Amino acid sequence: MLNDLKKRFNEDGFIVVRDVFKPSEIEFYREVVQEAIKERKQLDLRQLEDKSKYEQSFTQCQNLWEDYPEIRKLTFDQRICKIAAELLDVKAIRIWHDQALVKEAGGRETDPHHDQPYWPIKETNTITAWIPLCDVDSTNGQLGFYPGSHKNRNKQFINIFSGNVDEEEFLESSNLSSSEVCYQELKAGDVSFHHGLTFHRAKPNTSPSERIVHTAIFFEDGSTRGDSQFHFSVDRPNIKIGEKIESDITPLAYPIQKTPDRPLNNISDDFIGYKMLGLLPKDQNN
Ligand SMILES: O=C(O)CCC(=O)C(=O)O
Ligand SMILES: [Fe+2]
Repeated sequence: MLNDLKKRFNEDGFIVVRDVFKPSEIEFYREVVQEAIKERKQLDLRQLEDKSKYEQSFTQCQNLWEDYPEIRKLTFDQRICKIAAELLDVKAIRIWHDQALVKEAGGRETDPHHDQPYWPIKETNTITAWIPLCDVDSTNGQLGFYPGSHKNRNKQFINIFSGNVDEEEFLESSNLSSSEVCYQELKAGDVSFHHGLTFHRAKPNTSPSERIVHTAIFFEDGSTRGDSQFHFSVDRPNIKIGEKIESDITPLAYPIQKTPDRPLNNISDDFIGYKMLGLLPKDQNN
């Protein structure tokens, strides 16, 4: 079974694993994640139309595992982490970061991109587990992949942060051999995995309900910092170019005997804006 999944993951750069979680588990996690987002976002009172184009694709709350112990259990769930390590065909993986991605009712599409260029990790053994906390179909932010697109090892930075990505420009710059997109029908309990180099996108949410998804990004243990691009996962622990990415911000995710503790230090107040808008964990003892 796993061999077949691995083969397809190697071939396509993504895979959906069915029924990883029981419906009752997903119901529990949906409530926990919803509550966490509500708390993180309490100072962000903007309506959808007042947000940037990027934020109209999804509301983002990162590193929820740090300040929400119950979400920590989801991010480090050994069923997820074991599948991720086996798909990458590596012995051990670390968390890069987790994040909830909520596409609000009426939220726009997620522009096409691949993830690896957003991360200053030299090696490319990276994978995202995309864990829907509701059913996801063509009406509410369905995720779709360009099959085999991870095989082209070139990293292509697509700027999804500043507005709509032009379709033609994207197809030209991404070097894709085909513009075919495989959209995935997902039931709560299923988990989608994609390689850091696989191009993907998501449809708009035309339904009346929010699409709530928790994601966790993992990288091979032993990977190193590749460049100076700022990223909290390496800049909080002050990891320099060429050094191994290992700190309590990116603890081992598999194999582990126990769920890791929350990082020791609060995030510097240089990033107070990110903390106040709920993108990053709040301070301890607050
Ligand atoms: O959830 C979405 O709409 C996009 C997800 C995504 O780009 C990712 O998980 O890498
Ligand atoms: Fe992505």
